[in-house]
Amino acid sequence: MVDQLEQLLTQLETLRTHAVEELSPINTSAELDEWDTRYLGRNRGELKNLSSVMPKLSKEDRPVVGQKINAVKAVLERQLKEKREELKARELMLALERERIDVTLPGRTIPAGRVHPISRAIAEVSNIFLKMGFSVLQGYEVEDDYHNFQALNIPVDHPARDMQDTFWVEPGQILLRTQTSPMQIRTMEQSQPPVRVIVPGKVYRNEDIDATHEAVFHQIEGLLIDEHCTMADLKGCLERFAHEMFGPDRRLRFRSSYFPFTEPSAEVDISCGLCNGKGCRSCKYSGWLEVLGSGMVHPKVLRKVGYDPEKYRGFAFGIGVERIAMLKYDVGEIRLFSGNDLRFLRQL
Ligand code: 2U9
Repeated sequence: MVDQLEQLLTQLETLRTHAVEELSPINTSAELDEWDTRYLGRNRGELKNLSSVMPKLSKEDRPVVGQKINAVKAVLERQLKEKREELKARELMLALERERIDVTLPGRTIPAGRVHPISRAIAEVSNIFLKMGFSVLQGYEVEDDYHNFQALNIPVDHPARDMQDTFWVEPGQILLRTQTSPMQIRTMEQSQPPVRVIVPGKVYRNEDIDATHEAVFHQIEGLLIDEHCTMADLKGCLERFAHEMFGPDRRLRFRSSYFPFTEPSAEVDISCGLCNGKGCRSCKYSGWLEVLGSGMVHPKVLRKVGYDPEKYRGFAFGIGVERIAMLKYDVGEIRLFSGNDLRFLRQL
């Protein structure tokens, strides 16, 4: 009997030693759960197995073995609890390390867009004429031959009407507008004087492309019709525009010219802002830069829209937006405006 007791107590001691030894290398909760089931499990745990001999023990031996079982159980349970806490702390540490947020990193910038220089130039010019009482109108990019050419006194043999110079949708009938003036014709057809409008927008010309010419570009055309309107009004209006747009020190020069839709007609130059008119490389040593075309609306054009040229007269002008933007923002290459190159656009 003593032998059996000794043997049991030794087995319990061995179980305790093994269990404690196996506990130390355990690294994960899953392994720990396995260990728990194996030694302390209620059904087939090793401690439970050894306890099953209890009923067969003598009355004297039973409490001795019982005490030993409880002692081993207490040790294992305490170690299990400690190990669980240790693993929990470790796992929390690892999670914190993994999910670490570096609050010193710079924030993500939201890329901000900006207004394209051509849109900006159109807005600046429009605002100047709005202050002078003009309305801003948009026309159609696809037009008919009548509004784009015939109503503007552009004869059939004019080079602009050549197949090579115009983008035709239906040859001889429908085209991509070569200027925004068809909209001024439509405006006059639908209303009576006084008329004060500017029409900004895209125009199309089948031209060879170089540093100063594009096939698709932008214009702002203006039209004023009233009784008692003279070339002095045209000069005053354009001078006001030039001063607001480029500064009060700039001077204008009107050079006689020819357009089918105006008579008389004038090309308008502005004094060079770099040399103040003295002459430099920028103005090809002339002191002047070409900015726009203008003139008094041709009586034939007035008659075509049903206005009496004996009663009404008016002035008109045409501004190339790219040209104005190149002058104002100091850009030497027209193709940059249509290139969509952010390295260029971000500088303006
Ligand atoms: C109507 C009557 C007359 C508009 C005008 C110009 C002169 C002109 C050019 C400027 C640069 C074209 O883009 S550009 O190459 N335009 O020189 N335009 S007068 O005259 C009109 C318009 C409408 C009813």
